[in-house]
Amino acid sequence: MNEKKQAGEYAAGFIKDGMTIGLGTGSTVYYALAKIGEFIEQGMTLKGVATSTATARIANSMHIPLIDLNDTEKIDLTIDGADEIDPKFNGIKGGGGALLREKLVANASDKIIWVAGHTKLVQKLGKFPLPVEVLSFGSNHTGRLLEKEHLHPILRKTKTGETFYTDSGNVIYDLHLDEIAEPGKLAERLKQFTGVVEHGLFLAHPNVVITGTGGSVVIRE
Ligand code: ABF
Repeated sequence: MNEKKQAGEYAAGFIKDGMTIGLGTGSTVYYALAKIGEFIEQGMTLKGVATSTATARIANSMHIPLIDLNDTEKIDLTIDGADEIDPKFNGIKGGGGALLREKLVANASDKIIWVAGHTKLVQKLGKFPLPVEVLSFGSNHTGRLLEKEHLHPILRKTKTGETFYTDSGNVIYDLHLDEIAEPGKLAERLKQFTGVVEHGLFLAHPNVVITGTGGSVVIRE
């Protein structure tokens, strides 16, 4: 079975009737959404908070009732993907461009499960370029400041070569760092740039990481 499908469907098994669920973004989470759609068909009641317009579209197509983050005091469980996960459960997220809303939803969640194929597990973060969401206003200046700090920023483009804009209308610089020795220090440094809205270092650890590994599901808690 497809690793992503295994991981996504297994994570959906943690959902209980009546929960408010944070719905992550990405191709692995897709399988959790499909399973949640089945639960809804079978009569389960739950509400979803989407972390991107892409996820909202998929959730709507699966008749998963959606509410806005502002419409709930808390989220019982968030199921999301990740681009890299280190042994301490630090992660890099944002390859899909949804890092800001993903982090806001994660911050409001009682429990977080990341779902990933086993290739996302790394010893050191950084081979995956670190996404940094930057306010559009003055983004060229912010990009130059990131460059001056030797953070190797590349402005993210769409497949057709246009500037990529997030759901919140910001741009993304991907930092090509190769290895991030001290994620905590870098996270603090990035937040000092006025134009930086958020970065893709997720250091508030998920409770569980589920990876589909060659035919079996491996859970790390
Ligand atoms: C999302 O999951 C993003 O932060 C990250 O880029 C993506 C990983 O996607 P996939 O499951 O498609 O590899 O949360």
